[in-house]
Amino acid sequence: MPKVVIFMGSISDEEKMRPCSDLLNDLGVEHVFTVSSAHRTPERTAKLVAEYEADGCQVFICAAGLAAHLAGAVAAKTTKPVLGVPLTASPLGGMDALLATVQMPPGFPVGTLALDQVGARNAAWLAAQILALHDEELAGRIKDAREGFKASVEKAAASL
Ligand code: RP5
Repeated sequence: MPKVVIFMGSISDEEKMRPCSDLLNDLGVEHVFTVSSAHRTPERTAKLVAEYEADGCQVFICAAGLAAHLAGAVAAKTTKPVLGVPLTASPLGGMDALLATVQMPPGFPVGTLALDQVGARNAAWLAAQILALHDEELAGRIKDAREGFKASVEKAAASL
C-alpha cells in the first residue's frame, strides 16, 4: 500500500523528479511515481487522488512546470499534506511554476519546496519526515542519513 504518491504534470518532468522517487526507495518508503495533469487530465487527477487516499496514501507530492496548478488541484481534493515541487520549463526560469505552486488561497496549503532536483529530493525527505511521526524505524533511517551528511562535511573539511 503506497504511503506517498508522486504526481508529475508530464513525462517530460521525469528526469527532474526521478531523484524524489530514488530517495523514497532508499528510505524504504513505498510510493507511486506517475503522471497526471491538472489541465490535460483533470478527471484522472481527481480520480487517482480519491483512489490512492482510499488505499492509504498519507502524503501527495506534485511537480509541474509552467502554470503549475497540479499541486493546487490535488490540494482541492484531499486534506492529506500536499507538497509541491515547481519545475523550470519556460523562459521564466521556474518563477511561473513557483508562484503558481506557492500562492495558494487560505485553507488549501501546498508545502512548496525548491525548484527542480533540489526540491524533488527535499520533497522526499519532508514526506519521509511526515510519515516518520508515526514510524520509529523510518525516523531512525532519517537520523542515520543525517549522521552521514555530518560525516561527509567533516571528511571534506579534513581533506583541505
Ligand atoms: C507542465 O507543462 C508539465 O508539468 C511540464 O513541466 C510542462 C510541459 O509539459 P509538456 O508539454 O512537456 O508535456 O504541465
